[in-house]
Amino acid sequence: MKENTIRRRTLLAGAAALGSVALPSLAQSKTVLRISTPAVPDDWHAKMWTVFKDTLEKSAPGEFDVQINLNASLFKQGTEPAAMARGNLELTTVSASDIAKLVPEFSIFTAGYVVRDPAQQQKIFNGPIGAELFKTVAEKMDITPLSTCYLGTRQVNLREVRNVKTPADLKGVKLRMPGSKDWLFLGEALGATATPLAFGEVYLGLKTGTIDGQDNPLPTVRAAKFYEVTKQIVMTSHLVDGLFIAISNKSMNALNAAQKAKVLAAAQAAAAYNNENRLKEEAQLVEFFKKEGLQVTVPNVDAFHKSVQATYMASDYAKVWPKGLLDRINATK
Ligand code: KDO
Repeated sequence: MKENTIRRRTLLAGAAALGSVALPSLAQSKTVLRISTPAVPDDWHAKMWTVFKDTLEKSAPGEFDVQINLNASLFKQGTEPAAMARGNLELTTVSASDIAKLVPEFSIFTAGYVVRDPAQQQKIFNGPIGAELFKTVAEKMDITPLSTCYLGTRQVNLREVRNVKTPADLKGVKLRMPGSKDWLFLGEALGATATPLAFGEVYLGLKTGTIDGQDNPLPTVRAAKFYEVTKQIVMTSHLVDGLFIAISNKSMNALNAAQKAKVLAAAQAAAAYNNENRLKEEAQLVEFFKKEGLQVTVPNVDAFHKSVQATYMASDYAKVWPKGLLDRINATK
């Protein structure tokens, strides 16, 4: 064999060997997208992340490594935006309350009886109000909201049956709320004694009686099995709640234009999946809870509405709401 043939063969063998080690390093160059949420696996805003992952895998095969962490297993509820700012997390769902900590005007969406229904919610956040507020969110929180998920309409869920018609009837009830001041204010506005507790501790709190009740939308009462440890749902419908799929600006800016569009489309597909399924399920759950032996009662919603609204309007919250924002929300049809 001629010397240059030998050298060629050696080179080829070397290249083949390099090729075989090059594969795993290629796999490592995938863009990692870590997701953290307190959602339980059976809730729609947990399942929607699989839709996000699958959509992205189809539109950008092999480009992303989407890692879904449910049950607050990666970051505690409410600490996700800080983790994103530190570069330890790429995506999550932020609540209005999470946002209001840094963008005070956003607290308008933590207030009871402001958003009328899920359709209006989508119009608000997919229209000019959403565009303006999300711009401020991106600037102040260094995250980009990508789509709006309907979490459901929050109802009061009690351990023991109680005759609840007006906020006065919730006096003394230890109502668990998520642990931030905006949530606690809402609980107090409902007439209860608001008690902070992380979502993951609510089931046990209801079971053992350290709390008398909690508020969440019906699909979450089902998915987190709160109905197993409570006896009543009071249909106060006090908050048409939303969550925003958001990505850290650092990770968004690291993507090329095509990838940005694909991540946005995947987040929109995930929210659409959540919204469709949650709405469908929410409409059927009263019957389910009744079959499970719970009392589902309808209070004087008008009395709750008036009292909660008056409490907010007289509070410091209303002072930071930009002039005219409430009117613009009300005018969104
Ligand atoms: C809750 O803790 O009650 C809450 O519904 C608040 C929401 O903002 C959101 O964090 C949600 O929990 C979790 O995603 C769990 O469903």
